Parts: sequence; structure tokens; C-alpha cells
Amino acid sequence: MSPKLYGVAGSPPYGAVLMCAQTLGIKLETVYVNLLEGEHLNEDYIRKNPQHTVPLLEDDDFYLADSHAIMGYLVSKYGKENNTLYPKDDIKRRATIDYCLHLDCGIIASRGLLISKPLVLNNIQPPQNNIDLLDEAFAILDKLLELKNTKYIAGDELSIADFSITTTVTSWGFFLHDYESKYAHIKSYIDRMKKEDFYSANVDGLKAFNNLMTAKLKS
Ligand SMILES: N[C@@H](CCC(=O)N[C@@H](CS)C(=O)NCC(=O)O)C(=O)O
Repeated sequence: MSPKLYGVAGSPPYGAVLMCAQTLGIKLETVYVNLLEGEHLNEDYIRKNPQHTVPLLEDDDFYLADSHAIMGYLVSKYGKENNTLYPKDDIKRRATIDYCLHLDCGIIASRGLLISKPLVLNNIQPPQNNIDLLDEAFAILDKLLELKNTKYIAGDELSIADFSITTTVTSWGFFLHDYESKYAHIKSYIDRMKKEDFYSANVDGLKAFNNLMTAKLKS
């Protein structure tokens, strides 16, 4: 039986897992969760995922929340031995990938979520201080990319961290005025990622995100 992925097109972390599955060549059965209707707060869903977020993976009797954890699991379970997307044996590279995943989860995406969740679910317009914190996170990423000067975020090979950083930047960049002019290293990184095969997995999701945010934002 294929693993099930609960989520909705437009959720950046859900898009990251789709990119990962496509790259690994895994078929996932997707299960639509309507966040706008509060389906993620149903008793049944909370039992599966007390964090009440998408994406959520169901693999046999195993449930796993958080896109970063899910991608690590998918590579370990379904990827070929010591897959370069998240290698087991190259300790320094794996630690670098972990760092980038934590940077995404703990800083960049979480600051984006602080804007989009109240906006989408409660129609609360983004406060300027939250925009400023997101902008600071983008500045950190831009500096990291400048200093690393590698093709991908964690070196010269594609890793699962690229799926997270790519969906995060392209989605939550929506809230930053012209970030591509301000952050040249982010711009050239994203331009490179757009040419990668994995990018196609979240093109519809990104459109859905932009449409939803445009509809919710007061001009
Ligand atoms: N760190 C989590 C974040 C997941 C997350 O917050 N997803 C949003 C949609 S983009 C969500 O489900 N929000 C509903 C909620 O927080 O109640 C991940 O990477 O999976």
C-alpha cells in the first residue's frame, strides 16, 4: 500500500514533501485536508497529529508530522543506500543538511507561518513587526548562501533541505516587497532551483498559495 500524505496544495511544507517524493520516485496517496473548513481540528485528525498541521504522513500504522521529519523518513525508508538527498554515512554533510532543515523549520518558515496562519484562518492582516522578522530571516539566508557559495543550500549536491528552502522562499517571499532585488544570493539560488526537475512538483501549490494570500490581503 502506498504511504498516504495528508495536506493541501498551497501549503509550502506539503509542497516540499511532494518534491521529495517525486525525486525519490515514490507514489504517495494524497488525502485532502481542508484547513479553511477546520478539518485539521477534527478529533480524528488530532488523534493522528496532535500538532494539527499538514503535511502528515501515514505509512502502514505509522504517523509522522512535520515536513522535515517526513522527508528524512522517506529517504531513509525508500531511498537507495546512503542516498545523497540525506546521506547516512557522510556525517558532516548530514549535519549541514540538518542545520538547514532546522533553519527552515525554526526560523524562516515559522516566521512565514506567523504571518499566513492568522491571515488565512482569522483574517488578521500581517503586523509590520512580523514582516520585519520574516525579512530578517531572508537576510540570514542570503548571507548563508553568499558565504557558502555552493550550487545547493547544503553543498554541491541536491538535498532534502533544498525542497524546504525552495518552497519556503517562493511562498512566503510573497509578503516581502521585491525580495529578489534586495537578496541577490537568494534570487540566483531560486533561479537555479527553478531549473531542477523537482521544482515542477509545487508549481500548482505555489499558485494556490499566491491566490489565497492575494484574496486575503487587504490592498
Ligand atoms: N513545521 C511544520 C509546519 C506545518 C504547518 O504549520 N502547516 C500549516 C499549513 S502550511 C498548518 O497545517 N497549519 C494549521 C495549524 O497550525 O493549525 C512542517 O514543516 O510540516
